[in-house]
Amino acid sequence: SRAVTVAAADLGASSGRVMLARVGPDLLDLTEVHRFGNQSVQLGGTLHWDVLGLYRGVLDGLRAAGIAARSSGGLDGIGIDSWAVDYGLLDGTGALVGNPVSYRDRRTEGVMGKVLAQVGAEHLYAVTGLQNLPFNTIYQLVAARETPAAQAARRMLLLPDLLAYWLTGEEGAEITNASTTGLLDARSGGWATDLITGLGLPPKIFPPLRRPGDWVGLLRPDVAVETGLDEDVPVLAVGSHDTASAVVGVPAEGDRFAYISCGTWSLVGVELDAPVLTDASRQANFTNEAGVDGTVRYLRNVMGLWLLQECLRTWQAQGSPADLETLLREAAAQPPFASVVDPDDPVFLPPGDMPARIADYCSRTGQPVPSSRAAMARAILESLAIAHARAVRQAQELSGRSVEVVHMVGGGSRNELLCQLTADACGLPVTAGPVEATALGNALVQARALGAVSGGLSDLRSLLRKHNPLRGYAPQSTRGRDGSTAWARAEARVHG
Ligand code: ADP
Ligand code: LRH
Repeated sequence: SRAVTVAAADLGASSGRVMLARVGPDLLDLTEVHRFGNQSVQLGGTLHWDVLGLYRGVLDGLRAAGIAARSSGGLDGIGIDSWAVDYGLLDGTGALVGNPVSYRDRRTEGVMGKVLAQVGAEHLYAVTGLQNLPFNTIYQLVAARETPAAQAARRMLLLPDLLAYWLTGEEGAEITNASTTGLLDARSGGWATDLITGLGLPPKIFPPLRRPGDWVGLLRPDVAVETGLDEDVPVLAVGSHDTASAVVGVPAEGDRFAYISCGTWSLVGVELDAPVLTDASRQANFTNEAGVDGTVRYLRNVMGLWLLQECLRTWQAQGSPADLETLLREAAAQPPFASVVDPDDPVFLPPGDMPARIADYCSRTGQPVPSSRAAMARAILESLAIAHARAVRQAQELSGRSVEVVHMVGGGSRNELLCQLTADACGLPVTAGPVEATALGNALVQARALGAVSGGLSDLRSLLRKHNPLRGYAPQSTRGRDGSTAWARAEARVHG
């Protein structure tokens, strides 16, 4: 097998990037060729994604990737992943009807309760195995069921599938991301047609499913011209849910590990062979999302660094921006456990004044309001560490899988304070990196589909371990596992 050169387009809620990867049996090399910001846009009372801006970012990135790949014989493949649940609708001519809406938009308020009352929370979990988040595609589609756009829709394409459609003209739904809709049957692996029709949604809008490694199609001629790429470059299906690709990119050895894919969200859990569909799992709001190679991503969504991002955005909007690295240095010097919040409180989900919401949470719960930005950052990071440790502990209890190490990947793995606090709160060693686990997982699945590497996830992961510098954090206090420690007391403040 020869080495291949592939482009991995990875769209995160805070930024998009196109990475160029060279992959072979003893080669894994990743270079960033293009990065662009991503922000939602409030328009006429609805929070949208700038989907054409994202598409242009992908085109610009592919052009840059093509130029950078010239020295190695050109591009062999393209893969796209993005955050989950959001979608665009196409009409009968293939045109986009309406601009895709952000999962943080308020249109889904109250919808989940109504759907659960209709179909039953137990039944829904038994079919889909999915944690209840108010923005799951099922609730978005029900919220918008009567709109003219929905009436005109012939197809619903999840965002990475929509971008792949624009590149190739081929429609489909890649399963790892389809599993986040709340409309996929966890056991059969197909669309849950009874659920779909029962909710008054048209089954015809759900495209045929495809799997990571499947061939999506060749570039449309106009796209080839626009990007300067050859028309015979294939778009390949990858774990198109960014978290699925991130989990492929976890450099773990064996199966006794937990992962935290740490970016805008923290996705915290374990990798399993079979779903956990027990009532205890449902009540703990753990999800069984489809992973690459038939694995199950058994995890919980923790609100993540969104809290910090939204503080930074608020301060910037108020005319006094803060520098992230300086802020984190100052936060490390703050006294511990002044105030903690439950990051998953729904008040923190929508965009808006985050420092005010955190201050309000603290005063409502009888804790001191953080008196500086550094104190605010400290409160956020300790709160995330508590939520990380709680999810790692519960994932083990609920699944029966015990773990020896916690892998942190994604942009948040650059946050040394968060890594150390997470190790301390878990009472387990943390291995941090790679930062670009998602793009690496995307690229590795393409390379395998192209025959440049072979084997299962463990083989791909040994390549990752060999070619990526990782950093270890030892828990500074093993008392974190003991019920009477400071971490346990802090957790009890939010989950009393
Ligand atoms: P997403 O894919 O959701 O857009 P990323 O994986 O790119 O998220 O991670 C973004 C996060 O990474 C930011 O919110 C920020 O907190 C963190 N981050 C990025 N760079 C640094 C850095 N130099 N030091 C600490 N944290 C960082
Ligand atoms: C992370 C992520 C997460 C989803 C959320 C909508 O980027 O894909 O796995 O729950 O975005």
